[in-house]
Amino acid sequence: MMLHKQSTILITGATSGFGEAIARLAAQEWKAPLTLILTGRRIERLKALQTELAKGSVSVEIASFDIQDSNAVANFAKTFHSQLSNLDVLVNNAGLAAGLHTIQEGELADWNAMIDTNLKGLLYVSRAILPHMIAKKSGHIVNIGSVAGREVYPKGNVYAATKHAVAALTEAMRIDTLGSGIRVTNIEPGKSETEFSLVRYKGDETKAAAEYKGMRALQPQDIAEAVLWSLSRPQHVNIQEILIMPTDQASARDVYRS
Ligand code: NDP
Ligand code: 8X3
Repeated sequence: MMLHKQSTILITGATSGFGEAIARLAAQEWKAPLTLILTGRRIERLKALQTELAKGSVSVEIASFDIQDSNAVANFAKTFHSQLSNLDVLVNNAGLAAGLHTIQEGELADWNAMIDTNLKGLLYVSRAILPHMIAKKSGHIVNIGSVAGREVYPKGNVYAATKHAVAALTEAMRIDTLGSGIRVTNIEPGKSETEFSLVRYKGDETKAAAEYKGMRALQPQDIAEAVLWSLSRPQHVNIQEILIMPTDQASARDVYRS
């Protein structure tokens, strides 16, 4: 089982939400020496997480860069070449929703941020990592998709398009690497209480809080547990996708609020 094997895990977007929770849970649950490589733009948060998690058999390396910038991703890949050539797990988690508008009223800067992060950033990192995994004939890529990768909801247009693309790329990765022993999983959460809505509403705390009002949203720990469970399946088992919803959310559009 993976959790009992000495491993190196790269998590993008580890400065908050799911990425941070996945790092914490892996550090807590791993039964063998573990190296975490944590990335995001907010260096102070990466440093704090490194200080918190690096103890015992867990070592933590951090790298602060903007995943939208292909040169920055290439520099990261170069600097961390030796660690990445032994990488066991890549969690493609960094992402965002920016704004909530109809297409006819859409903000181009928002569209670019979502496409450049959720889609192109994920591709840049995967392109840097996959050749190493193929060379060693093992590895697990966990993509963080969304219920919005299966359904579209009002004003969710471009965000949903990027997450549909994550679903397509997950399938494409499995097809392109077939026979290499590499596993590829898409974890697709519904409404989850992270900084996601604060980012979507550009820091408007009232609007962000309203997203979760009167309903019990998923918590980052719920998603971290699904990721760890997927990783811990035997090598011959690939979890293709997991759609995880709050009990209070029946579909992307149907939310029960008390
Ligand atoms: P958070 O906003 O809490 O976390 C997002 C993470 O992505 C942060 O660590 C952020 O780091 C990182 N990130 C964003 N943009 C960039 C960038 N340009 N370069 C590098 N890192 C970046 O949200 P979540 O934890 O909720 O989001 C994680 C993933 O889960 C996203 O892909 C999101 O689409 C997806 N998701 C979220 C759901 C939800 O309801 N919360 C539901 C379904 C999917 P920093 O700002 O420091 O760069
Ligand atoms: C985020 C989930 O439903 O808020 O991917 O778009 S949702």
